Amino acid sequence: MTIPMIPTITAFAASPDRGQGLARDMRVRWALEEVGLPYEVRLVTFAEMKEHAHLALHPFGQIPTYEEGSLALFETGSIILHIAGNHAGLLPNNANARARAITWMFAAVNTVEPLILDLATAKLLEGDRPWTKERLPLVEDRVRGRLDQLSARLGDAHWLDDAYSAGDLMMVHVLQRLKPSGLLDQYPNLTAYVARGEARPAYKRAFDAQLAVFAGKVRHRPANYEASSGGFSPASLGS
Ligand code: GTB
Repeated sequence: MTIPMIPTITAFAASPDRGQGLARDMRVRWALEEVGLPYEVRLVTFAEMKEHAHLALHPFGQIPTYEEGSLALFETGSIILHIAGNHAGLLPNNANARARAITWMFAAVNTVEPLILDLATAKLLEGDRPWTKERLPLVEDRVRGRLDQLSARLGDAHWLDDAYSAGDLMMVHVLQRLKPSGLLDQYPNLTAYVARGEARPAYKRAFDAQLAVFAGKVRHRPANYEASSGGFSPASLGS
């Protein structure tokens, strides 16, 4: 009998959203919950993310990372593909359906997320620039264009390709970032799609686990932690 290895992920010790599930450890937690894999979390400060030990795991000094025995991964797409490839529950068995689910994972991070991040950047990082007033509507239009296409494809289906998969997990988490903008509200089927993802028990467990960090229920730091937290900058929302 082989003893399963408990993976360790990293997450923000102090997330700018205070545990509302927007930081990307949320999607890895969610994937782990879907497949029923226990995991440990190492919280890192903004300063620690730029230090040698963390950079050895993540060359861009970001969260999340994923360690499992001698394997260390970064990039949520790769981490979730690894989890889904090794445990039942996130990818269909049928080879073609599996390939389509993976295609939706890539579509989420490669075709939908960049436009949404551009909007976040325009508002959070460039909001005070003189040209933002002109640029912002263009950025919003590009997001709307992509949502039009996604909404048309989803139609009244529950999930993007028949059964729920890692592709939906990734897409739902990507779309959640749009909530504060109000843009998602213009698409009832996408709003319902996101709500469907959020209603999954695995999502709720993951959400509660990351919220617990900010509700003070998870103590990973010495009492003087705040003093050495390294400070949050709006750029931390990035990429
Ligand atoms: N492409 C990478 C992946 O998918 O793994 C992107 C990883 C990434 O952007 N990580 C962010 C990070 O570590 C945290 S998730 N930033 C620190 C840095 O770059 O220095 C982005 C994020 C953070 C917080 C919120 N929020 O609070 O609303 C939303 C999204």
